[in-house]
Amino acid sequence: TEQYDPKALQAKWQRRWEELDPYRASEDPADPRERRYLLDMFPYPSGDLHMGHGEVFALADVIARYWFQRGYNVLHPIGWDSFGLPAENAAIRRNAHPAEWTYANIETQATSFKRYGISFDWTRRLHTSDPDYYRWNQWLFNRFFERGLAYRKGGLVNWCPQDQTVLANEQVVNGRCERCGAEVVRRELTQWYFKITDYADRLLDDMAQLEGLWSDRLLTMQRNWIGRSEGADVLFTIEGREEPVTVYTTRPDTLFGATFFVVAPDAPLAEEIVAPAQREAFEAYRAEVAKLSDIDRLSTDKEKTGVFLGVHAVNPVNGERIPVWAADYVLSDYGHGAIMAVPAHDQRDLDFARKFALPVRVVVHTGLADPGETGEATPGEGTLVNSGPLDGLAKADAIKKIIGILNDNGRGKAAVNFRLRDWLLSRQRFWGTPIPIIHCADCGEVPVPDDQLPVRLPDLRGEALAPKGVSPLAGATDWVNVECPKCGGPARRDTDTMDTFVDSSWYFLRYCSPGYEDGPFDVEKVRRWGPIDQYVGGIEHAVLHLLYARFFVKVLHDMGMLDFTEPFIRVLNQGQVINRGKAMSKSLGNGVDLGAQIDDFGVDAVRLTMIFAGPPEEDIDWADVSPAASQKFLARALRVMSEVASEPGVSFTAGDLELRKVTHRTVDEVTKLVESQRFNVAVARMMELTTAARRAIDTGPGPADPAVREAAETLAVLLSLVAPYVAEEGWERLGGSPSVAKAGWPEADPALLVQESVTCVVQVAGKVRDRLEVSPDITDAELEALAMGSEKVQAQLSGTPRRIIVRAPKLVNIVP
Ligand code: ANZ
Ligand code: ZN
Repeated sequence: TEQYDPKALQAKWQRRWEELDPYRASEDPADPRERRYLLDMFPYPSGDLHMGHGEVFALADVIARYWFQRGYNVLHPIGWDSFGLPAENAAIRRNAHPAEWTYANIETQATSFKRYGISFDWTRRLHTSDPDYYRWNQWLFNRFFERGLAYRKGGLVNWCPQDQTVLANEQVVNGRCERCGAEVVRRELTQWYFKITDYADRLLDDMAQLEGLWSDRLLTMQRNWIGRSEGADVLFTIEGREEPVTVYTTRPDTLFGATFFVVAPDAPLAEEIVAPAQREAFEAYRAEVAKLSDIDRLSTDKEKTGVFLGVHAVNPVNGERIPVWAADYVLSDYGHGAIMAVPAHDQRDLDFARKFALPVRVVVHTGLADPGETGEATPGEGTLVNSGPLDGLAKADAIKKIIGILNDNGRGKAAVNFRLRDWLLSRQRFWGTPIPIIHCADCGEVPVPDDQLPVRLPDLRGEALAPKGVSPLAGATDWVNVECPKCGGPARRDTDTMDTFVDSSWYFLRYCSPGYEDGPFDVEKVRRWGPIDQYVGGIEHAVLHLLYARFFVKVLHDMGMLDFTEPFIRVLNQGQVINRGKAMSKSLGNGVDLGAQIDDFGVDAVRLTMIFAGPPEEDIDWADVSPAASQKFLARALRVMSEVASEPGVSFTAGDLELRKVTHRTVDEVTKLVESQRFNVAVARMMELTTAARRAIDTGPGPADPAVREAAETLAVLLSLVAPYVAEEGWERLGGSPSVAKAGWPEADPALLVQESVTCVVQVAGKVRDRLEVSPDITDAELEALAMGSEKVQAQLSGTPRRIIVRAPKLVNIVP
């Protein structure tokens, strides 16, 4: 038989797959097959595919290929998330256009995907940087704008002085830019936002549909990100100011324990109420705070800072005067940007009170030591004290009662608050979707009419893209200066581009009708394919991408374009590929190159190693796995498939029963294991089947036994999920045609699934006298009767034994 040569198989089958096109999804409405939509998070073209891609695409492909084998009409598309900063930075370095780098990398990745043998429908390929894709980002922006879901507002934003662009909060890590490490500053800028907060409730409530289908970890991350809390809005008076000030609190029951009041230093209120004597100190403090990110400000181990504003607030329930401070731990854009501070029961307030010698008053008796002395706030349950009408009540009752009192006095009401902020959309960078707005002195913000879309990017390259503090698009004067679409007067285009998360919020809809020209997608086609049955990708997208996509789908649903409200029925988050216990990195020198692994061991061995390494959600330490062992296994499997000596179509029923049972049990188990996404165990079963078939060829009924053919054909189909090249080659050598991808999933014969027998040892006076093949479920009484009926046993006995010890199903010990 021929040797296993991975490179030769790859060349041969890649060519054949191009001809056979076995993974094309059918758009025939009359196609009776059930539809399934499998989606991999599309790649960013940063270079060639890396080990992480190797894992996620191999995993998703197990599911896709299983569905093909089960006879579903499978949609498994691929495209590229091809706008973004790295392309632009590369273009500046090389004095080139970002498109050159981007599309060259896309070609590299496409070639690698083809070699990697992923079952994509290549006809649906899309790139988000193509004008006929980003045109629809602009069209969608216009729809959001019409509905009041896209708006501009001024405010403090995170600004990276190095990349010269705005960053989202989550792109600021320890006060530094996630990308370049520069210290982030806060800047006052007018920016575009999507009003995702309008959908906060639905984003939370609809998670009921995802329960049990998304991991608990993922659901918890989404829930915390949305961060719904319940409490009350309470009105305080500030002495010398007419308008009352509202604070949001989750603990209105502690209102009698408020000993001071804190305003965010960057909130307009602070500036407005600060006493003249304190103004200078306040302004200096505000300037310091402007350098910090929200994450720094909220950090619990950061030393508390603040300044007294020289004014007092009045507690609405007891008329008490409390000092007003500005402190950075209160954020300007959360709640109302001001709080009542209850140091006894809130740790941040207590830390602040101790630093600035402010009073601490316990109003909930918890049985724990006095926070003023220990420095440990007591936020837990207890009984109200020092709280007038609330005294003696438990927390929940006190909250109800105080809200009633506040309502009656017109001093407050129950309130709900969300942590979720509106989605900051504007980026001052080039390589993204131009925001389709024209600014006119007379008409204001005028959307570019739909029939003039796309607003294409101007042709800028190299130096023209270098960061200047304003978007590079502003430098393209011919492009910027236009006529107002409304009044025809002179006007200017918006020069910012959209956050690239816009591109990935709806690409999965575009795949259903790529190239569609009358809208972002063909509503009918999405009705047929959607929602996505299974999404596969990294946990790093647990909040932003998955939340934004859910938001887009809800808006599109409200526009009448979708009949579902959640895009992804199931999500699988694969682990990372690490090396020697650490994430791969240049500085650690522990990087592993996917292409080099493939060159050394072949595609199938690399893919099989990825799948066999462990449960899909767990990290794979490449130092602990052996692609060489995978390669040996594949060679063994191919040899088994090559050595079958019976003819195709032979009836299996006459075959060796023992091997047939192994085959059918393997089918049964692998089916269940794949359905429950325990792919690594499924591979272990395939290995066992290979071993059993090998044994049958060598020391059993031999290669011509029909059961050997049955085992080998089964092996080819099962293996096609993880090792498509070996599976195709084996299938062909077995005489199958045309592609194993369409062979069809085997079915286990229930008659062959009965558990095998167990060998029971029968001892007489401590010596083994017989071995019995018995059912594993045999009872002690049945086994005793069987043992006593044995001729070999009877030959040793001369009368009724003194004792019989039975341990079903393995042992009978007879004491004569
Ligand atoms: C008084 C109080 C007493 C509070 C107590 C807590 C415990 P969540 O659950 O995250 O919504 N808060 C309100 N606005 C804030 C802002 N802009 N910046 C920082 N903190 C703010 O948190 C709500 C609680 O966070 C509110 O309840 C308020 O402190 C604080 F024993 O009010 B609490
Ligand atoms: Zn105008």
